[in-house]
Amino acid sequence: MTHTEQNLSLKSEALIAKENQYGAHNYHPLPVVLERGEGVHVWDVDGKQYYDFLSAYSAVNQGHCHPKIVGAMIKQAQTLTLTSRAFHNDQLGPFEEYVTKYFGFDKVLPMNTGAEAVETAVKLCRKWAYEVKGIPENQAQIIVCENNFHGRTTTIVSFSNDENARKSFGPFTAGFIKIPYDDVDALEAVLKSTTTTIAGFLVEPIQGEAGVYVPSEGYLAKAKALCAAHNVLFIADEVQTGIARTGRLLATCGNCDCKKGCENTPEVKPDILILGKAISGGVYPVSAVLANDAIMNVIQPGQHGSTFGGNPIAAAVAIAALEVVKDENLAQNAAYLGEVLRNGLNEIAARNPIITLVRGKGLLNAIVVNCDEESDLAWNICMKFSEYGLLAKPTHGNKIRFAPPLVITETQIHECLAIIERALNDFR
Ligand code: IF1
Repeated sequence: MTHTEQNLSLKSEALIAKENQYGAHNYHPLPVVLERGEGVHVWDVDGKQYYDFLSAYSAVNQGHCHPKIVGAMIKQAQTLTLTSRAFHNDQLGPFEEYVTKYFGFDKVLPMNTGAEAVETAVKLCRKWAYEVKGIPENQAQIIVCENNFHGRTTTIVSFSNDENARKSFGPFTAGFIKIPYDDVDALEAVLKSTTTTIAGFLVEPIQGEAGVYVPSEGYLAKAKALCAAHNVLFIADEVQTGIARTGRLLATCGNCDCKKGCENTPEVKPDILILGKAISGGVYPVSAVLANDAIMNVIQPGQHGSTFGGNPIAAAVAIAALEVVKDENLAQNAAYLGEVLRNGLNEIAARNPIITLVRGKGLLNAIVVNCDEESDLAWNICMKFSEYGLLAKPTHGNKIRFAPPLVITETQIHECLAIIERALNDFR
């Protein structure tokens, strides 16, 4: 890739050079070095302010450095940080009660990262399949979707079809069947033809990494119904879509209490719900797997765990982060401002053919830029956004994700639309 040059300060240049010299080259970040964040804004080392339109891939839904969440972390960090699960701690039980009631499940298994939570769900699903459903040992299969993104572990990349994420990392974990996304017929065909060995169906309610691909209306409900009919677990990876991002508490809307946004959409309660990212507001790594007793009770002592999973800081932080989502009506805000953002983007698209498509739900959105996936155009546009004070990142070459923190205001959305249009006009 060739990239437009940007006049970097010496300070930024030196910090980027350090990362290049001493860090593994597993990322290709925009050349912006951030040192501070507050709400919807971040500042670079030269004091330049930006709107954050990535929100750490939807981890900072509550906004950067939310005082209530940071306050909970500081208080707990000064009291007790880690005990391991060899002992009880006074924060874990209250968190487990809070999060299970919040999302309407019997039990939770706390982990740290999204990938770990997906791994946990895979293990839980397999164990349920052998011990409850009665699939013969080592024969369980989990259906996944093409173009999925569920994380970076060896098992998870085993069922990715992103060659870049997989190449030279084999041998891979067996037991996954890939079907096209947003295709109920394909799901039904597999369920009918492989009846005795299917344990679960793992799906993202909206495919994030694939470029914010929103499935057809009713897809999730139909998929859930098919799974139920075949005694197969419906596993929702809401690591990215969860916790108000798409205008509802969950994109699957399991026991959501923001009923307003759900009136026209049936509730699709997953059998296993996977959460990460925003469950901590981005201040600390917290992830969680939720399920009812009939499933979760298959895991017994010694069979799964994590040194840090369920630690006191994580528990205190997650309660605070989930309270903020309710206190500040973030689901409703995302639903309303998502419409405002998409309407504005569609108006820009009508004036500038460089945008060929606008899609998304709530404040998880993307534009498709008029070029092929190998082109530099989307990258160069993001460099221009950055110059004008807005940070966004291209995904799959010609798509740019727009996912600001959910605490953004309508006035700010309009300001951002003006930045976006001004930048795009430079590429006419
Ligand atoms: C990276 C994307 C977002 C996820 C879903 C599990 C995980 C993720 C649905 C794993 C993580 C991240 C990781 C990040 C890029 C990013 C991403 F572009 F790849 F798709 F968010 F948009 N399930 N998504 O989206 O969670 O282990 O990272 O905590 O740099 O790899 P994790």
